[in-house]
Amino acid sequence: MTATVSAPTGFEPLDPAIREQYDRDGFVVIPNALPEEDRAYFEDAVDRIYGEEEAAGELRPDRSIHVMGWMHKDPRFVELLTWPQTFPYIWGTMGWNIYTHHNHIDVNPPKDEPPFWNWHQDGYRQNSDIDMDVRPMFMTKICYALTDLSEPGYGNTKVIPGSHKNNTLAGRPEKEGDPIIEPEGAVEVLLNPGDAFIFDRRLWHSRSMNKSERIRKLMFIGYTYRWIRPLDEAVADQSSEWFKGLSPLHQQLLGYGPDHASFWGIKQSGWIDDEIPLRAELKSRGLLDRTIPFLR
Ligand SMILES: O=C(O)CCC(=O)C(=O)O
Ligand SMILES: [Fe+2]
Repeated sequence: MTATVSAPTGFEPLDPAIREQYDRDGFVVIPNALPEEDRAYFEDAVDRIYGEEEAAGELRPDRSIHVMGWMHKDPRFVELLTWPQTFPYIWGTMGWNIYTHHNHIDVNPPKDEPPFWNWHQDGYRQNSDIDMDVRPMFMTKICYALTDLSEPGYGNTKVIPGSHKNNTLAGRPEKEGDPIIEPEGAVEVLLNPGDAFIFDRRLWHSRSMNKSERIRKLMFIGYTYRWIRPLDEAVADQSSEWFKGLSPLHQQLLGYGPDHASFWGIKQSGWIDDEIPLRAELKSRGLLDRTIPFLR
């Protein structure tokens, strides 16, 4: 008798060791997140978007693109919101009251550029408006590699493992012309085509130079809590036929709520936990967990 390995559904409980690794390092690599057929499909879709940007004269001077709010630009993109191989890493690190407020597609051709300082935590004002010794997490971002990013110098994202609990990073050049010195502990996240990685938005990270001969293509999806406002202009046009045809879960993950109180998990009569599609889905599968506040 041959053992059958059932295909992932996106609703497998996250291994607690992965949650611990995420809490410790601030990022986790997910090998083979996109089977080759799907990776090729999404690369074609990204190429098409690149062509549209080029035709519209929207390429940057270095011929790169950074397109925000792209979920509606291909009929299959929404599948990525609950992708079977990766979705457990999203709800398993953030819980059920979430949606994507910010997502971007990046295409970066090779570029010979002088060293630059791009180290940052995501969230911009979130880092200034709240005065806390360890900042709140607020976002898990997933990055899908559509091209080969498996060797240093391919324009890989750089991270400092474990730096997400630090509010500051030493070494920022004070003025133009100061030398660029790589911060201690910086590593490039190496990904094969089809791999993904998640990172905590507080993780100190940086774009790096693409010194390879190939074009770098990535899809980023940031998930945050429903009570945080959208960042992208066009997360989704909720009045479109496209949006109306999506499942309640995908609509939630694109920012739908029947009223503002819903984003806070309440209405006048009380809590509405069970009305939030992702919670209802997790509940029906026995995946709520009283020991984890965001999964209660
Ligand atoms: O392009 C990169 O490697 C970095 C992107 C980035 O900073 C981000 O997605 O938050
Ligand atoms: Fe960033």
